[in-house]
This record gives sequence, structure tokens and C-alpha cells, in this order.
Amino acid sequence: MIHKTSPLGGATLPTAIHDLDVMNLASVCTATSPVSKPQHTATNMSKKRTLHSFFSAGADVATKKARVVDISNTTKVSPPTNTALSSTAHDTPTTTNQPPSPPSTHIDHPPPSTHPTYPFPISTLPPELSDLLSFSPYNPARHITDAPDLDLLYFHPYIPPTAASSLFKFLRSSLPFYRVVYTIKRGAIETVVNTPRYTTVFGLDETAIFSPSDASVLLDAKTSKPLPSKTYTCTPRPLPACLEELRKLTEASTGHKYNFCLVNYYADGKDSISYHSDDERFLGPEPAIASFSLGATRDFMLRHKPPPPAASTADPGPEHAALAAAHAKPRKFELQSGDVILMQGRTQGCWLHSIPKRSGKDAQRGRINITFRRAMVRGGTENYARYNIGEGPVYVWSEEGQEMVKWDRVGR
Ligand SMILES: O=C(O)CCC(=O)C(=O)O
Repeated sequence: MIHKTSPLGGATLPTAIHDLDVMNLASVCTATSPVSKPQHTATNMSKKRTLHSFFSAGADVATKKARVVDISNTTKVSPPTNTALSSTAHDTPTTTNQPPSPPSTHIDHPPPSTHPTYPFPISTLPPELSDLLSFSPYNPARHITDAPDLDLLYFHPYIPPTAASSLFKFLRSSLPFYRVVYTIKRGAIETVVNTPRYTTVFGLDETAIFSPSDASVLLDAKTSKPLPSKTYTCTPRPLPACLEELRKLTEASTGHKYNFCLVNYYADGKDSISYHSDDERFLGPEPAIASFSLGATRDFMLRHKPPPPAASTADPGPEHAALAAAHAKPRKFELQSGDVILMQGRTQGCWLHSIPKRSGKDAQRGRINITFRRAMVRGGTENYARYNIGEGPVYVWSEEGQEMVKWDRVGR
């Protein structure tokens, strides 16, 4: 974990760098509050399911199968007439607070989301897919608390199976991605880090909002007054409507609030993320992070941070032994397309997670991971932009080549 000076006045902020081969596992559990009562149980979670999803649990499989949507011909991104290059980009901003499209009584495809920071307009979910997503969560969550400091909700799956593949293809071909390269300095040594996956990010921390009348203008969240243009060194990007829809569903079914959406695309088994925890100070205490899997099955590994040194080596006691065991023996979840894991409570403070490289079955297939999080202060917005957008080229999915290619502005 790497620390930098906080813009909030001297405290250090761990940054969201998760890509070094050797992670510093020396940090110990940082959660400070006592073990809290779980916030959501599988039982009360099911109460938060949408009305639609209650019906879906009893719906017959044939009905669900009949609703499979092939959106492969409907996801083409429009030519970049409304991009950052275009002078009309400011004219029709998409704000983050628009309600999701009404269910499939709509026949027309809703217009794409535009914003001066988007390299090209981002498609809105086809109404058929949007309609299927209202059946989420497909299954109620399993509440996993059977190891020290661990507090997970596991929806297996969350996205209805009829929608998962379409949603994966839709997002892969609609979002702009980046392959971020950055340098870190440890003492006199500078290391270049090539992020081993494609990334992108949208969102804004709690201190500001996008102006409802012009999303290119930022307002102070408390006073609603416009913020000076230099408030952020990056230019925050609002969630496009397709991710906004997913964010609202996730808030309703997990009971937590989110203002950021980070997306990873693992092109194949060689792409990965090293052991880390999302316990940055800018997320506040005991952050809740909802993590979606779409596409290829990948192993999600979790291990407890190393326990503090035992006071007495003779008999460190059962609690210490349980921590040592949770550190020594990682937990593995084979995350499948449509699954969601919510990490909450002391999980981020005390546990590390990773997606290791993979060979063999499913290693050639791509996987999308979406995480919804809530950043409390400006440092979070800056940090996420730096490590998930960076300064390099934009990548887009090429249907023809079946791979990510550099976006050349002319081609789209
Ligand atoms: O891809 C995943 O499931 C995990 C992603 C993750 O840990 C992160 O973005 O911090």
C-alpha cells in the first residue's frame, strides 16, 4: 500500500494501487470499531428486493428463457458527434439523477449519455435489457460471517441469467476503457506500473454534485454554489445512464449508498488484480463495496491481513490462532457471470482480496467487474481518476477483431 499526502490537510491517504506483484501484506487489520452487528441478513435483504424480483423467484423457467435478449445488433455506439471534441457536447448533458427508463412499453431506443469528458456518447441500456434487470436480485443473498472480521453478502446470481450475457456484451462494447501506466516512488527508486487490466471510472465524491441543469458544472454539495474550476485537478465524469440504472438497483437491494462506479475489464486469464483492500481513508470507516461479475468465471480470493504479533509465543490464544488461520488459508469464491459480492463491515479493514491470473478453463474469455463505492472527500475523486483513467489512450471493444483496440476518433 502506498501513501501520499492528503489534500485534506496532512493526513496520509493510502492510494488505490493494486497492481504490484508483491503487495505489502505487513499492514494489519485497520478496522477500529468493535465487531458490529451485521447490517443486512439474507432474510432482511430479501425484503429489499424489487416487487418484480419477488415474482421472478416463482416465475417458470420457460418464461425466463423466452426473455433472452440478443442485443448484439443494438449496442453500436453512435458516431462521436457529441464527444468532447464537439462544440455541442455541452448542450445536452446527461445528469446522474435521471430516473431509469420505464419498462418495455418504450419502443424507441433511448438516446445515449453524453458529457464533455466522455470520448464518445455512451449507449443507454436497450429497454428489453433494462426490463430484465428489474428482476434483480435474482436470488437472495447468502450472508457470510464465518471467519473473523468477515462480512459478505453473496448474491449467486444477482443478475438474472437471461440478462447477464447481454449486459456483459453491452458494457464491453459501450464503455471507454484505459490501460493505465503510472510511476511510484519508494525512496529514490521509481517503478513504472502497467495496470494488468483495462479500467474506467465514473462518479463524484460526497462534497460535490453535478449541476442538474448542466452536468459539466460542479456544485458544492452543501451550498449548491458553483465550485471554482480548479477545485479538482481531474474532471469528474457522471455515471452514464446504463450504470446509473445498475447503481440504483444496487442501492435498493443492499441498503447502502454509492457515488462511484469503477469498471475493470480482464481481457483474459493474464489480466489480474493483486491482493489489496479498499480501505482508503477517503471511503470513510467500514466502507460497503458492491462488486459485480460478468463474463468469464474467475477466482476471487480473500485472506485476512496478518494478525498483529502475539503477545506471548507460548500460547497466543484461540482468537490469535483464528486470525493466523484466516491469513494463512485464503478463501476462494468462483465468481460467475451475474454474481455480486457485497463487502461490508470490517471486511475491507481486515481482509485482502485479489483476482489472480488464471490458465486453463475460461482463461481466454473476458470478464467485467463493476464496483459501486462511496467516496466521502475530494481525494477519492482524484485518486480514482488517476488510477483508472490516467493519461493514456482510450480503448474500445472491436467486434470485428474481438479485442480492445485504441480508439482513433475517426473510426467511431
Ligand atoms: O475484479 C474483481 O472482482 C475485484 C476488483 C477489485 O478488487 C477492485 O477493483 O478493487
